[in-house]
Amino acid sequence: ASSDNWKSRSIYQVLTDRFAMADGSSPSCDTSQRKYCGGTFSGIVNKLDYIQNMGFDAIWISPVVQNVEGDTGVGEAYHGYWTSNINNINSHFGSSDDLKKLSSALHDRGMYLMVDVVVNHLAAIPTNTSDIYPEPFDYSTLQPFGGQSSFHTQCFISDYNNQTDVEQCWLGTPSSPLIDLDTENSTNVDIMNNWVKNLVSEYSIDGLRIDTLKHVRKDFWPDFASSAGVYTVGEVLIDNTTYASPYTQLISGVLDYPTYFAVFSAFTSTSGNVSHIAEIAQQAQKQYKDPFASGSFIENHDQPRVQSETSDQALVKNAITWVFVNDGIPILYQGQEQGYQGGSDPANREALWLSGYNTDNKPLLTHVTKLNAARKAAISSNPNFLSTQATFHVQQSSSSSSDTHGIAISKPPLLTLLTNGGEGDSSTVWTVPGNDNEGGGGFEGGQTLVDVFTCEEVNVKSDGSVEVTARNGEPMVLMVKEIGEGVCKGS
Ligand code: ABC
Ligand code: CA
Repeated sequence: ASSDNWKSRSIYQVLTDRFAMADGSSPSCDTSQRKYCGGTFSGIVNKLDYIQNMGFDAIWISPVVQNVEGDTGVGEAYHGYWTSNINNINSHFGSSDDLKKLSSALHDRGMYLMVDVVVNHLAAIPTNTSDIYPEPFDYSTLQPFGGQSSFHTQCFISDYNNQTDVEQCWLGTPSSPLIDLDTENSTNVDIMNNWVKNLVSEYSIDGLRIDTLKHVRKDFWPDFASSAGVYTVGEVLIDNTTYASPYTQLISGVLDYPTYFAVFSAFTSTSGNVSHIAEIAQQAQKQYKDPFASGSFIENHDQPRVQSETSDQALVKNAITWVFVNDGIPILYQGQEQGYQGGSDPANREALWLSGYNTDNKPLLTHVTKLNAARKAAISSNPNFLSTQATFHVQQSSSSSSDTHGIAISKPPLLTLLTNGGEGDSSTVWTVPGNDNEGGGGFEGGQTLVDVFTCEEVNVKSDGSVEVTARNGEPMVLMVKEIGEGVCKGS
């Protein structure tokens, strides 16, 4: 599927080993052990209702190829990022047929499959971890490559400001090195381009999440992406758009890490800076080749969860809301809807079966379901929604405090009101100008709006402007009543 096909979608990120057991069982899974817990492709098939009922119409799964076996200095390869052979499927996750069944089960439901792929490195367990020389690896285990000469000479990345280091030195550590593929070598380039082409066609994959994009030279990527022939979104782990934006010229888009950092810090404390969100998001709009093709997220398997930083449920809801109301394609990481609280890797990789896939009394799950519904309603009621850039209004501080908590995001027909005032914030006032002004909400005087979460009504003033006072720090997403009522009532 193309970029345009993906723009209207909403993605649920699955960590294959941690999502569902094939037999529906619920074994213990201690994240700190960094070991396989047993999730599989067929486990995912059995739980697609859970994902689809929240309104997601695509999943992103862990890398699918064969990984190193056994325990490294940092555990087993349960996450799938430690390739040993690109031509086999990781048998811990199931067979090649099981993966095909997952793909067709998704397609039968009109859902898309996104697979995570790694080009930058392969992995092997060193035979000697105390002293890395002489050669501690059996390079012949790295398939289908031609031994040591197919890889960059060992050096661990030490200077992230030196792009050659970033591209040609190694990630990982001496006890668990990520052996860096020589992506300047034309034989390797051909192998990878052919591999991805076959992978996509064999498993009918609709899109790819490309790992470690910034660790491979830029001019490797356009041919790789065109060999894949589907939507490609790349991971460029960085906090600024200036570094990230050149990568948006090479493949469909990037995971929007710069905006993630701004939103995460704004909504994980009541002293976060909401105006920074507007600054970074506007830079992304200017600098990314196609901002609507980037991936928007507030959690993933590499970063501490929102609830590891704050237990304030109003902040948590505001943070999640962002993902669905800005320009990018929304991505929700498994477990956020269940209120998971894990900190940094590996604590953020909790097994989802431990939640029982419960959908009752799960306020965040309900919240996400309404957000997906609101986004779909916006897409079907405004043909230009997916190409209209969001505009931002950072609210002036209220009289009672010198802090600025409120930000309004207008992306007609959605008007989103966020605050980081936290639970109990009933003083933030959002004022959004009428249509004649830059960033107006797009409403007509006299219209009635409803909040898609609560069905609460708001009247548009005669000049088209909107003024609303926060209720306990909760976010609001306003739509005209005719459209929004169906969303808030869940019909
Ligand atoms: C394992 C353990 C960890 C342990 C680590 C040393 O080893 O589990 O507990 O801390 C996979 C596994 C991981 C595993 C790693 C290493 O392999 O999932 O569990 O960690 O063996 C991708 C994937 C990720 C995956 C890999 C490797 C790559 O999403 O899941 O990890 O295939 C770098 C890469 C990035 C990579 C990330 C893990 O490492 O660029 O592609 N993610 C700075 C750098 C970043 C760097 C980051 C972390 O540090 O700029 O390039 O990411 O090392 C911001 C700055 C950023 C800064 C961050 C930390 O702060 O703007 O620049 O990032 O403010
Ligand atoms: Ca590299």
